[in-house]
Amino acid sequence: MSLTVYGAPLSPFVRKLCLCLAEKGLSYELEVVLPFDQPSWFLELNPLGRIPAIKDGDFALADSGVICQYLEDQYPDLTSLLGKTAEQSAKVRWLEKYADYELSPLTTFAVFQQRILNPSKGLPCDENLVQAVLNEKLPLHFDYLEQTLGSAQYFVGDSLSLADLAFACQVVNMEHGGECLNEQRWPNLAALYARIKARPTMQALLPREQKILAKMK
Ligand SMILES: N[C@@H](CCC(=O)N[C@@H](CS)C(=O)NCC(=O)O)C(=O)O
Repeated sequence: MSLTVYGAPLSPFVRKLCLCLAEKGLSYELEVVLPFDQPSWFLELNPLGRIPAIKDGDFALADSGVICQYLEDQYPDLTSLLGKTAEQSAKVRWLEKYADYELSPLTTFAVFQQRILNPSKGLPCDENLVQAVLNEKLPLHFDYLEQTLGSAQYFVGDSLSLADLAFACQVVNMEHGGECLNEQRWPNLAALYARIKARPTMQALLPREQKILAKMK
């Protein structure tokens, strides 16, 4: 079955999906669709116009979380990224949702958007907003996640899950926006991020992202 991902490499949701596919050993083609400038045919894949979407053969689906869940169900013999028990699976979903819906407005749609996307479109960067996000909003979330992770290697159980990938994908966008996780304040989270970033699946994606970023700057 041929699998196509529609989206853009710098989107954290597209990145999460590509990592999920790679960790499962599923091959795919990326067809670039830019957010906010989607072709009209893309609305048939996602009427909301958001990336990513996929086609797996004739089957079309949108939303990174929904697609990753579909991949678990459709390819149950491949590496699972959703934990081993009902409780673990619920915790993975919670943390994936936490990263996608609580971190993304700050790491991606504030830091990355203001520092990278806006200037690339000739729009100003609202540095006051970035500073408020970095100093007042993100620390509360990182404190919670640091405490949740504790000294474990992964957020849930003893293996990689979508919780780790979703978190790391948001931090990548923050880093693209020029900000690192403070390893003095959040040592466990910073170590987790370094481990996920070092994985071959992430290393395979980042050079292309760096090239795009360099062009945007
Ligand atoms: N919950 C969605 C979020 C997708 C999303 O917000 N994608 C952004 C790009 S990072 C987008 O396409 N924005 C365009 C728009 O909202 O029109 C998912 O996980 O796929």
